[in-house]
Amino acid sequence: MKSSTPLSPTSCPAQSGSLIIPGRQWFVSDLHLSIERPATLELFEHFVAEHPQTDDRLFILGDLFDAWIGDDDDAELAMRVRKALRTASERGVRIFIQRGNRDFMMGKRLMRACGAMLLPDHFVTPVAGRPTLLMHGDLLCTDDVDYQKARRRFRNPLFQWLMLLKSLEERRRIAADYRKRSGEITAKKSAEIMDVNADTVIRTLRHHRVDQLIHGHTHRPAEHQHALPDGRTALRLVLPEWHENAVVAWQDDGKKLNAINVTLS
Ligand SMILES: [Mn+2]
Repeated sequence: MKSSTPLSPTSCPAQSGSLIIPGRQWFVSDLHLSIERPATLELFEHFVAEHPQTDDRLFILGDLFDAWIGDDDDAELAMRVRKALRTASERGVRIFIQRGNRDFMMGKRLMRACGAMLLPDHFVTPVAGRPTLLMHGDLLCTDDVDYQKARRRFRNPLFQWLMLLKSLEERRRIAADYRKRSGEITAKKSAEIMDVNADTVIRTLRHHRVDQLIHGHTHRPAEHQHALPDGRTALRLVLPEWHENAVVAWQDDGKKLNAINVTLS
């Protein structure tokens, strides 16, 4: 990744020993970018060009793409997303990306092209002054046993290696078929099965010793409170999916989380 550009004269440099980091942090997920939804792609290009500034950190918590067939993809969508993120990273925006259940094939080559860093499925970082766990969210949906089984298969390095041996054309066909079948399966499942499991949330918070969690995936934007066994209350912020002309991006100004409306102006 490119190192950040020097601080502007108006910004306040962190004093030695303080935990203040320059810049703000942005959290988005579930953009589901695809060439069939040109307005959402345009909204994304507008967002990365206009909202995160030099020294800001942009976290994309999975499902950036509706499907990702491999880092060698040379289709228009792949080229436009690479360019948008690369341009932001060259401005000094630090970009961090987690894999979702749609773009689990994203790898280091794509990250290099975007000037981004690939994060693990669980990542703890300070947000609004609290240690916070960032996840896509699919791992919290443990009631959906079939999905968790499929997830283990898709995340298997051998499965991915074999997939990448296929031509781009063949992978495009497979991805189109998967998107169609996934929609059909999802339509049949109950809403409860596809939401997070509350016990899994508590277990995950305790395992990572945090009382704040930000994730997407469920497309049920909300701020949930969870009572922890030690008496504290944890906050779980669920990010919204992106729509054609507007989305809410969450921003950490160092003190608190703010919901920022992003629209195509
Ligand atoms: Mn998802």
